[in-house]
Amino acid sequence: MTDSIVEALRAYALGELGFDLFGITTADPLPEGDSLAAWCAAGCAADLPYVRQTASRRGDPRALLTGARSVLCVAMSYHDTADPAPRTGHARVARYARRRDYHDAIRSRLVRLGRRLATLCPGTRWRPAVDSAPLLERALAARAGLGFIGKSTSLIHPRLGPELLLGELVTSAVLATGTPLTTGCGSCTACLGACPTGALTAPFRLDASRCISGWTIERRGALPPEAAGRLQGSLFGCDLCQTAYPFQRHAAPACNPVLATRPQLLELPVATLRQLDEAGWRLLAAGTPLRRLDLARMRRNLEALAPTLPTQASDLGPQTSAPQDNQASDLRHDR
Ligand code: B12
Ligand code: SF4
Repeated sequence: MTDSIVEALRAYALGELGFDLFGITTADPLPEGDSLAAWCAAGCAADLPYVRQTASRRGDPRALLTGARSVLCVAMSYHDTADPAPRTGHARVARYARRRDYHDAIRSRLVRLGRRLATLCPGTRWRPAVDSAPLLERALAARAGLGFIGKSTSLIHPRLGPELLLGELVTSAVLATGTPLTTGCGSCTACLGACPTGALTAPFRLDASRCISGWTIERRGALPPEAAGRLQGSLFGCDLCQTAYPFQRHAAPACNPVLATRPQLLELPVATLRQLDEAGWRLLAAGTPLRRLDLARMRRNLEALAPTLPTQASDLGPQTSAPQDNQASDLRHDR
């Protein structure tokens, strides 16, 4: 396909659609897919049944769309400077979750990108993917040249850092592809040192069964005994290996306006969380990645971090009736 089509898609993605990064790679299978079965067999995906069940095809975009030839990769930054120091009696949620749910924000724009692609290349088939599809999104983005894979396993852009959320458009169109970056972590191991649970067992290797993010977001039943008191004040997710990225502290805020921080989610009073009923929690979580967590699991997480968080009375603001959250049910179609 001509370079002018790629440039038209790039201009549309970075301009009107407002993505922060854009690149293209082939739909050829990823060599990284080969090590997934071993990663699962080692127990690293113990709380990730949807990864185990799809391990054999996660490295192959053609399994998502028959006849796929290319993958358009996009990213949005959520790197802002709003991050109050932890306060007594308050719980944190991961930085990516303090804002509009990226699944909605990215997917709706990918659909528009797909329509534009079909206009430029009539007869082209395409399928959007954001997080939930069985694809190795980071490895695809790295191959498209959006950034490099860090020792934390995150995709890192040298200037924007690791606080990026990814999406893809898998398509039957044959398009000119980007080149992987030649930069990397070098000798830095800050993320490994920052992990409080030893979940980063080696560079580029994360044991999700030991990860605070895995415990608080993915785990269905009771938390493992070793989680008690080790959640670092986090009710949902963990940022420590992301914020350890050395250039992060000095990087200018680049948060995409679509993902602007919701101030009420910067810190959550434990006393108020304890009092929330189903409707109150749904109202607080509405439209954000937090809606992934039901009230029972929110309470489970709260109890695990509460011993380190003496409570104090406070208020999250008026709690009225919960809005209809029709999209929550189809958030994770393969999970
Ligand atoms: C399952 C999952 C998790 C699990 C497991 C994480 C993991 N590292 O696998 C848990 C719940 C722990 C998790 C946590 C988080 N996640 Co998550 N997660 C996913 C999900 C759904 C699947 C990932 C997967 O397939 N993992 C299996 C492993 C083996 O594959 P991989 O990490 O993707 O890539 C491997 C290969 O690329 C290969 N590789 C590539 N290059 C190299 C080089 C060398 C030398 C080597 C040896 C290997 C290697 O090794 C990588 C690591 O094993 C993806 C979405 C998706 N569909 O990809 C989001 C995704 C990876 N998560 C994301 C985010 C934002 C997070 C958190 C920051 C959220 C938070 N604040 O709590 C943390 C970050 C923790 C971390 N350090 O990874 C983003 C990452 C964006 C980015 N910049 O990289 C994604 C892409 C979602 C999205 N659409 O934006 N996540
Ligand atoms: S998200 Fe937290 S617990 Fe998980 S690997 Fe990173 S620093 Fe460790």
